[in-house]
Amino acid sequence: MSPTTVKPRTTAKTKTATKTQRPPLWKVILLNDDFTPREFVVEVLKAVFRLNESQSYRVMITAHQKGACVIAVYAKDVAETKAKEATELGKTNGFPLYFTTEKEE
Ligand code: TYC
Repeated sequence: MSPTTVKPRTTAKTKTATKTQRPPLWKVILLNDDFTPREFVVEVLKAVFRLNESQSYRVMITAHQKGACVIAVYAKDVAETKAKEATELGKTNGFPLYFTTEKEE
């Protein structure tokens, strides 16, 4: 094999930005309504968002008193899937329970 010649670099290498970009997180928000039973809201929060009894109760009562409550943050597709699944559970059971998503700033 013949020896190869390496051409020396004649210009300075431009410094590359190496800051890690994290994907934005999305909030899942529970909205209050006048019809869904409190206990049903708590059960949905436990089942879909894996909150325990006291966490679920606190989220439910906050939404009940203030109109809305942030449950948790996830990657966009996870947030949307959970919001849809939880809203669907309400609908299947005849309740207007509603979950929405919002990009975290
Ligand atoms: N406001 C409902 C009631 O009084 C309970 C409820 C709480 C419903 C939170 C939705 O996101 C909600 N039965």
